[in-house]
Amino acid sequence: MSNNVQADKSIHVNKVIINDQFWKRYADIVKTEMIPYQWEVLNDRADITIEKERNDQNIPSEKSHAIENFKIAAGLKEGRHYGWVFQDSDVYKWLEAVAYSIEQEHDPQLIELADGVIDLLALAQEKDGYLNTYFTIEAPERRFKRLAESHELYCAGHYMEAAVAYYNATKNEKALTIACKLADCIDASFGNEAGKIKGYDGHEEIELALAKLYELTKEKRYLNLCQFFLYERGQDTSFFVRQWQEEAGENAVIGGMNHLPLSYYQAHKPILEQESAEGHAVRLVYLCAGMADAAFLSKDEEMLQACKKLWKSITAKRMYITGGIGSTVHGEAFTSDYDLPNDTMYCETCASIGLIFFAQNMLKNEADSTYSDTLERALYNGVISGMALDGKHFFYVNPLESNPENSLKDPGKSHVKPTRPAWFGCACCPPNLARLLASIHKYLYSQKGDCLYANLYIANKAEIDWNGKQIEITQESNYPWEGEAKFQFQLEEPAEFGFCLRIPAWSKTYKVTVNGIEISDSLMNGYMVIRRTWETGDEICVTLDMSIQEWSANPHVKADLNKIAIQRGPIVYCMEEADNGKCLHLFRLPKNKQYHYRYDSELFGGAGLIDVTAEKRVVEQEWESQLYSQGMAELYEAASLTLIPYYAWANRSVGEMQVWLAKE
Ligand code: FUB
Ligand code: ZN
Repeated sequence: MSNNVQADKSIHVNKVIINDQFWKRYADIVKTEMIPYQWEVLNDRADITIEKERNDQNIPSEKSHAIENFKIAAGLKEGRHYGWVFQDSDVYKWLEAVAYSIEQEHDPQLIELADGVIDLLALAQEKDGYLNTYFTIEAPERRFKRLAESHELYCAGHYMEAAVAYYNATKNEKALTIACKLADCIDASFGNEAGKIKGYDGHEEIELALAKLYELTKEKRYLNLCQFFLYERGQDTSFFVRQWQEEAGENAVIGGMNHLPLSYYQAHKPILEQESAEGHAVRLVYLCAGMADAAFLSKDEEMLQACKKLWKSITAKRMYITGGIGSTVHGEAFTSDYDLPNDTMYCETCASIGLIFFAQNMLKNEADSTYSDTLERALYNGVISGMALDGKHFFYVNPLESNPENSLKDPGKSHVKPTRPAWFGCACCPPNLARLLASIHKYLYSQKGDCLYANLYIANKAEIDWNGKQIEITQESNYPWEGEAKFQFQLEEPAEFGFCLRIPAWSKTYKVTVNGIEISDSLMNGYMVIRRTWETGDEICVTLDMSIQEWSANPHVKADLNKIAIQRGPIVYCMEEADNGKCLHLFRLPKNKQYHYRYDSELFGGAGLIDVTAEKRVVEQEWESQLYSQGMAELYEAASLTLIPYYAWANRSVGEMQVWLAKE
């Protein structure tokens, strides 16, 4: 990355406060609805029906029991562990969401509640630092003996992430001490040294968490351990099998996982040799997020190249237009290049969130809008579609096409829910959404040398440190509905640095002015690099192309051949039965269609809608009595369609939905 970086000057983003119309609504929902609601659920006090994420009788869905598990492990209550072996992570993600929310708006009551959770975790933590309610309660002798299934390091990683966030927000030492003790316990148990386990968790997460813990504490052992887990993965392909054999006769911690291929765990080959995104999608992107951060922290060029290969495999061949990933329910996994079915896919909310983590950590390595463009695509589409507008109902799976009757009657589509449930037996997604939405302020800017990168257009006030001097940048915008954004500078003293504006790839034209004068500074990897000596009162305005755009998929994507998707700005649109009636598949867009965009301030809390002239296939009477016919004329009648933002679907009534539209 050249960009005229001046090595002796540095820029650092201290604080970003969101005041954006679109995102402040989400921040408020997180604070007033999600956090209190999820707390009730985790304590089994919410009057809700917990749904199984797919038809599978083994999914535990009577209750969450997550807080109760900690009380039992802490010796405060008697009882058995209930729920998935990784149930602890629901609490950790909730705690992380609390931390980010407090960072935006101080809340003593919430801090008191969260401090209480930390006290409970301290009690549940074993003397040597081990922390996991399932193994402490049910099987202490099986600690680290079944890593393919156990999620012990996955849960530990989620706690470390929460602790780092909570410490940053509150300076709560106890939270951090628990994390360090836990990391020390893991460090004492894993590694290349004799007597240690030369292996890794079946579900990546510890890697990215250790990188964060290292960044905060500067304890080199944590970075070394992170690198150990990354580099050990896939080296000894018999590791999981050996552990299973050594425990022969014991019950599985999660049944059936020993039948999965090693690629499900990204353990089929060493990470530097992995050319394509394989296996369980969340696992893969969490792995990649860890790799990208480790590459950045240890200046590991080989690791960075491996990240790039996987990034390309995902975004050029295996990602939905919504930023969803995972083409099949079987193993919640990637399949093969261009295999992107719209109605059986997985597109787990957590997977799109993980893709955002990956993109964010790649941006630390190099400022390239391929990362921020994809981050934005996932964020505005496949991530926020995971939550209903009330903040209390969630999609685990985010289809691009839904037919409620098919979902009900086809066991192969039981995972494709037509409405968002209140909670899931496997509740990974709802608290993951809570922490992501609460942390939007972390994604707006990134820095490299003395360049500040504006990655997302979201109204905010940012406090920046430039060589010890304070800079305040105010961004105003009504994105994603309008394409203008204005940045205003306030500086302690004039400062020379590069201010780099992302010009999204979808914006075919754009205009940038500095203090009212249009500029045409060059684009570097999708960013307009504006290097000036900035002074108080300087103002940058950017205008992006908000025209309605038709997107096609690569012709190898069979599911989307001869179809188009409609996008305006970062928002992907869909048609829904609520506006257009049943049989959405009968519509097509003619060549001479006309689009009309309108902003509806009421619907979905305010959203841009698109009306388009269309045609609808006439289904003649004759078809009522026959399934096939020869030579029946194909007649279309004029129709019109209303398209809504994809993220907002399934917020009104149960009905059909479709992203990709047939064209004439
Ligand atoms: O295994 C833990 C989490 O549960 C995964 O990340 C999700 O895909 C779900 O399977
Ligand atoms: Zn999930």
